[in-house]
Amino acid sequence: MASALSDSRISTEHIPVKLVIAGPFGVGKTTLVDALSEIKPLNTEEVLTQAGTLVDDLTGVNEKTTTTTAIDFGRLTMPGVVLYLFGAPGQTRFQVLWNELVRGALGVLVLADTRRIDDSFAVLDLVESAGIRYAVAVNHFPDSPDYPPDALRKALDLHAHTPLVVCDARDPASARASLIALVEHIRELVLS
Ligand SMILES: Nc1nc2c(ncn2[C@@H]2O[C@H](COP(=O)(O)OP(=O)(O)OP(=O)(O)O)[C@@H](O)[C@H]2O)c(=O)[nH]1
Ligand SMILES: [Mg+2]
Repeated sequence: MASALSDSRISTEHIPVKLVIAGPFGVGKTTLVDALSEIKPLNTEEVLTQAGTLVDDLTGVNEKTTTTTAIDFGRLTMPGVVLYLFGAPGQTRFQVLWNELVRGALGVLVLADTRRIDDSFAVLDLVESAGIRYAVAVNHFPDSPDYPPDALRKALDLHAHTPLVVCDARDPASARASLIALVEHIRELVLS
């Protein structure tokens, strides 16, 4: 297994960039980090228990058996940059970790689920109050309603310049396209 810190794929010419993958419970954050990472991802999954169904709503993700209890960590090298990906836990009870998680991050990819749009607001509020750049990627599930982009943007109350893409978090190419939307957005803001 290649180490995250010493790898021949990374040279001093690669700028290290920390990105956070956030979003509500069960939206596909761990799945996206796993799909993207070129190293064996670090996961902190714990089994969901019967007692947890009282607080963790499994609507739409009833095949889900585990949940992230601290972070996911993965790495992706792109031309000129090495992206360190930190997946956040989804439940609001883990918000205590948020400030540490976003420290030094250049941006956040917020995953959303059109079956549970309201669940995204807590995370979007956190990201906006942290004043951090972000893009939104809708993780599409087979029974996800399809909304026109303008309606989705309105429902999520996004600024006109915030990137909004649809992805399949399981598919590396699709997950990568979401991350590129975020990185391009950051680049434009930094250069403007
Ligand atoms: N059909 C479909 N299933 C998905 C997709 N992405 C994730 N899943 C499944 O949905 C469930 C949720 O995925 P996770 O990656 O654990 O979600 P998470 O956001 O990390 O969840 P927490 O860390 O518990 O908040 C898992 O059972 C995945 O296999 C997708 O794009 N399509
Ligand atoms: Mg997770």
